[in-house]
Amino acid sequence: MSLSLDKSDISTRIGKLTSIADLEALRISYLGKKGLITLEMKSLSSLNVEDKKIKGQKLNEFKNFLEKELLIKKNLLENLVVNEKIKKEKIDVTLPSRDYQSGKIHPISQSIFKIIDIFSAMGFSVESGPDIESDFNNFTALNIPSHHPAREMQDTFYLDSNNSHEEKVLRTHTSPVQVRTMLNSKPPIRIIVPGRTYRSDSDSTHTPMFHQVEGLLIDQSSTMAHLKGCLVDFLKDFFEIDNLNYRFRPSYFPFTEPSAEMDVAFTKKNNVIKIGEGDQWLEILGCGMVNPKVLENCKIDSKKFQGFAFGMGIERLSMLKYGITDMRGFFNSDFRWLNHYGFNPLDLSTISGI
Ligand code: 2U9
Repeated sequence: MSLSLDKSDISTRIGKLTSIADLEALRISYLGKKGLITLEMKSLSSLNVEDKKIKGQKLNEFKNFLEKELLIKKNLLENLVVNEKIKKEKIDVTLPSRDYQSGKIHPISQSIFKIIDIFSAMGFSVESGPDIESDFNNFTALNIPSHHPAREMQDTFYLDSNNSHEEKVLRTHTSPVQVRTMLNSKPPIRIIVPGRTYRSDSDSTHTPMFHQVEGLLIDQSSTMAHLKGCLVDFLKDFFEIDNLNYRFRPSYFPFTEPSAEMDVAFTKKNNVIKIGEGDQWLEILGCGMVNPKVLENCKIDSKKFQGFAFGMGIERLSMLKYGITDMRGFFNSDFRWLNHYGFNPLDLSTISGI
């Protein structure tokens, strides 16, 4: 292909091009690494100043002209291809639309979204952490020392401690995340921690992996009264009931002092549990004022700061809220179960904050 630097010549050649591939070949022959314009530009260095100026100007002018012409032609050829395609393709508007299968949001996720919504509105933020934890974060910091009977309250999965000098465990609660937060930040702290937890326990009401949400609030003045208000407001909102009969019972946890468990009243009709009123009680969560020993273990001055904590099982909350009677369904990965109990992701009312 003989190349010239004549504008009308190049215009004619571009005009005759019929494909993008040919257009690209022409572009490379002029503007590529070894293209005519590139070589001519390089050769300018051997000319004297005057000639360099005149030829340089001409080359630049031609280059700009060529680039513009190539672009116009490229758009034209691309449009031709599209138009050709449109002409060939026929759309049958009478065809029924394609069937589509939308996924469902698992009830555990749905509950977690709802829990996050409620506590966010109260000023709590959400924290998370690893499932594999050190013995210190899972037990010692929480006032559960080695060989203490309190460890037996939670059947633990211990991991092989091959090279590590410290035993690792699958966290038995989400509390290690609160420990990490206290060690890494200063009060005021106001967090909730939803997540997976593990206990070596398996029967009709326990699974080796389950979900918890725990909360922690540390400041200079919060009391058990604030804890009660916070939990009552949460449960009313979560179960969407105004009339909630509840009671707090004294309890024991190594990480809180005093400790309590909260029960809600319920009735059972046709094997379905209705929460709020009735003469029967259902244990729903545990809570208490953070034990000063735990604050000190986490480098927080217990003379200056205090606060409350709580914990609840998300499977249990979900079963009560959504009328799920068999716990095994949560973990069977059965699509029929998910289609029945799951939530439509396109339903805006199920999306957080809407
Ligand atoms: C720190 C300090 C205190 C978290 C708490 C409970 C009470 C509790 C159970 C409920 C049902 C676990 O899923 S469950 O079996 N939890 O009763 N949890 S107070 O207290 C903390 C946590 C972290 C640093």
